[in-house]
This record gives sequence, structure tokens and C-alpha cells, in this order.
Amino acid sequence: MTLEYTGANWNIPEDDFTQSFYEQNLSQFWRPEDISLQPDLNVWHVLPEEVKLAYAQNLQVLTFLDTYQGDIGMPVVSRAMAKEFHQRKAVLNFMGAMENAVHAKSYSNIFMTYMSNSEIDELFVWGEENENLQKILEAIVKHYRNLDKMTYERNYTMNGAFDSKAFDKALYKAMVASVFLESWLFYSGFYYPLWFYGQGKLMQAGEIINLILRDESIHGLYVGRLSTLLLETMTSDEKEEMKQFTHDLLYELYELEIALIEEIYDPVDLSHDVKIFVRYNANKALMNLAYEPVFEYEEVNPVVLNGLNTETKTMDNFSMKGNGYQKMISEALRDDDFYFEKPSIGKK
Ligand code: MN3
Ligand code: MN3
Repeated sequence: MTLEYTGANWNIPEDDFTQSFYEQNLSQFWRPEDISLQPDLNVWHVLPEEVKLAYAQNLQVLTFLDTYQGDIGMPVVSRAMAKEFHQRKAVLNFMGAMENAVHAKSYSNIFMTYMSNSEIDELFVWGEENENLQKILEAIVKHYRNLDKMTYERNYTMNGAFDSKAFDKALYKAMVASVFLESWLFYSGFYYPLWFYGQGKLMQAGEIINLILRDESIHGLYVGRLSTLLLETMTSDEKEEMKQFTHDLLYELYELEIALIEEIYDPVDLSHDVKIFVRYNANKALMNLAYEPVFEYEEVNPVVLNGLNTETKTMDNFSMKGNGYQKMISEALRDDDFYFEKPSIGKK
């Protein structure tokens, strides 16, 4: 009898990094409702319209990326793991749950606090109709869909007709797309909230962005580690082919990113700066995939680095920076929360 079903046995590590990522992921768990956004409103309400629009459009881009990373990106990579890798699947599934249940939800919380219903509706229409954003998603999600299809074939094709080489390539490509999304594409959107945060403005939204950023950085690292393990199993010709694929996808995405950045950031005169930040993070994504950087080193705006650097935050009474985020105050439901006075109608 062949062993069809196996249980997750955490007593035997599957590799030397997955359990550490498990610990790290769970220790940094947070909830969107932990952060009250009300303190940002006095700043938000006095911002010029074009600034509000650029800010909201960036969060909309982030919403789309997180939505698809949660809906398909992480789940598909998890399902593609060989069936005995229960721990890896658990870590990937946890990450996938963070994407739409926590990250995408947080952007909506920001919208719901800062904006009216009709402004939110309009913003989503902008995202749905934005050609560059749609093309960026297509360039990423098509690799997830292809892997999804091949995973299905692997699991359900009879008589050994399944091509495992082609499967590994599809898996590798989906992982490259995933690392590009996590470690790179998010950063054009992160730039603006960090730019405000670095100046002590819109601090609560900035705290949310920093929490998301902290998650995305370990997501990109983890999938990057898995991708290099897979690459090591390939022949030198295949490795060369995968490297070529990675660079082709990078330049395809870079062109689309530049167009999207100009559309969002030209009205607030920050495109030049954002492009530097995006090249800087493209290099970091390549490093997570164990490739050499392709863009020349450039100085990133120190205000944005200041917004990024959560570890060295010091107390600053003028900017509010260093206070950490203000948690939403909530109390547990009690029985009397459900006690309503009986209607007195008909009583004497
Ligand atoms: Mn995310
Ligand atoms: Mn992520």
C-alpha cells in the first residue's frame, strides 16, 4: 500500500529555515483594527487635493497587489509545494492570509477613515480602469495561473504523462513573480506614506505601512529562499534560461512601473525620487533571488529612509514620531450590551 496521506510533523524540520520563518511570521502578527486612524484626520483634511489623490492612488495600487497575492499568489505557491512539505505550506498559507485579511483590509480602513463613500467608489474604478496597473497585475498573475494549471495537472494526470521539468520551471517563474511583487513592486506605493511618515505626518497610516512592510520583507525573503533551493536542482542550461526569464520580467515590469509612477507622482513632483527608490528595491528583490543587482547604486531620499527605519525611532515631541501607533481602544462585550429597555407601549 502506498502512503497517500501524511500528517504535518513539526518534530522533524523540513529544512533549516522554514521553522524560523514560521516563528517570525507569527510573532509579528497584527490586526488592522489595532491601529486607530482618527489622529491622522487633522493632517489629511488640510492636504491639497492633488496630494490626497496621489496618496489614495498609491494605496489603491497596494490594495490590488495585496489582493492578488492573497487570492492566488501565495495559495498557488503553497499548493505547488510537494505534498510532504506541510510546514512550508503552513508558512505560505499564513503569509497568504495576511495579504488580503490584514494588508488589503488595512488600506480599506485608511480609505474609510479619510474618504467619503463616493470618493472610495471612484478610487476603485480608477484602479480597475488603470491600464498600467492592470498590465502589472497581468504580468505577475499569469505566472500564478500557469502554475495553478500545472499543479492541477501534476495532481490529477494519470499514467505518468506529467512533465516535471516544465512544472519546476513554472514553479520557479511564479516564485520570481512573487518575490518581485513582495520585495519590489510594493515600494512605489510605500514611498508616499513613508515620505509623510518621515516628516511626522499621517503617522497612524505610516505605522500601518511599516507593519505591512515588515511582513512583506520576510515574505520576499522566504519565497526567495525556496526559489534558490529549486534553482539548485536545475541543470546549468535551465539555470541560464531561468536567469534570462528573471531579467526579462524585471525589465518588462520596470517599464510598466515607470509609466505608473509618472501618472501618480508627476502631479506632486516626486517621480524622479520614486524611480530611484524603485530601482533600489529592484536590486534588493534580485538579491532575494540570489542574483546580482542590475541598477547603479543611487542615494535614496533620506526622508523616506527615515520613514522606513522603524528600529532607530527616537522620541521627538515636535513630530509625534517615536510614539508608536495608537491602538484602537475596545472593550469586551458584556451581557448588558445586549440589554435593551423594554418598550413601554401599552403599559400603564
Ligand atoms: Mn501583503
Ligand atoms: Mn506579502
